[in-house]
Amino acid sequence: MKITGIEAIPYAIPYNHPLAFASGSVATADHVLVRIHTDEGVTGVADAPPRPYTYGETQVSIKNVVEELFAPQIIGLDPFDREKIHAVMRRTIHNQVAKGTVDIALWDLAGKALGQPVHKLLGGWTDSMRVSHMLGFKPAQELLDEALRFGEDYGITTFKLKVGRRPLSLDIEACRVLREGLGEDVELYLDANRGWTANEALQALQQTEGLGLTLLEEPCDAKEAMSRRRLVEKSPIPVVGDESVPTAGDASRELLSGGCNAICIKTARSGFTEATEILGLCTGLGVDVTMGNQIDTQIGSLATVTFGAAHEATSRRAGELSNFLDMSDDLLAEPISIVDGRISVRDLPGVGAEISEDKLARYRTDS
Ligand code: MUC
Ligand code: MG
Repeated sequence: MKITGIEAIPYAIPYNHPLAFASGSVATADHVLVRIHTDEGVTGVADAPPRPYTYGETQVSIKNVVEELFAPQIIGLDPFDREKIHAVMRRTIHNQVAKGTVDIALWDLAGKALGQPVHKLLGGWTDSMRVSHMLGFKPAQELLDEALRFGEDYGITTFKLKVGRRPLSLDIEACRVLREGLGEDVELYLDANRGWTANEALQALQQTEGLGLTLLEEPCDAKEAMSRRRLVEKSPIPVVGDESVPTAGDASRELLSGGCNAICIKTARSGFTEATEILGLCTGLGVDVTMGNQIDTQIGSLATVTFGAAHEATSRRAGELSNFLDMSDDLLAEPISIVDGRISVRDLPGVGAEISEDKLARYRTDS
């Protein structure tokens, strides 16, 4: 089989409920749909969410990197020869989301060509994941109302609260109100998206003691190596690396230098291939992992649950899979649903993300 063409289609879908966090905010899903075509008529598909404030990539850069740098060197290769395709992509540094999306599209293609769901090819551990819902910056009472609604409507019992604000009291208050309003059985953890210094994060941990928080994600910039290590040593809960660990090399460096002691895996920026490498590293070192969300569409969320459900270690914790609920629409032909707090994989060849051509025509911004 040979790759005959690669499309990188920019599109924009507004959010009904924009999400704000310490490093940025999202009001429109201005993503890129990547499709890899072959001479046998099989097509692989994946979604790229640009996050300039996290990785420096934009919608325009992802489209250009995929079409101008990768496609000319990938067209003509066998889509099963992923190592060769990765060797091509490695010649361009960074651009994690562009690379991850091509990788997921290749896995989708392989699954379709073999007539197998990708969650089976990757590991086949289980067929669904518990869902964790991400709560963005809002006044404390609004956060509680949102969490209660997601509990009632979708059966979600795990929440990640975006923190990293100043003064710290805003976030401390939000943690208190959520814990009091949700009760002890609901899991609550934090993600500061580098908004604090390491010392502020330590203060926040002290001031939230007793609230049963389970994880602290990317509290400060991982480049502040010394204070970050001090924070990790003193923290009573695991400190999760997220944007500091998009590659297996980054994860190794941060884990071994004490910059974090748990890892957030995101398929949007690591693809399935590098996510597998990161997961192997983490299980080898006995480090906990979470399946994160890069503010993904339903297509991206299906990719996350495909990888997360495929492995035992990624299925232990709830995966962040619900951001798509805040969008006004999606490109997926058959919407995914959250039932009893869980999202299921699709038992279809590939990742199972069939695109609605009508919606793609409506939302694409290049025609
Ligand atoms: C997260 O876990 O940090 C915010 C920025 C990004 O790249 O992903 C989100 C969620
Ligand atoms: Mg994060």
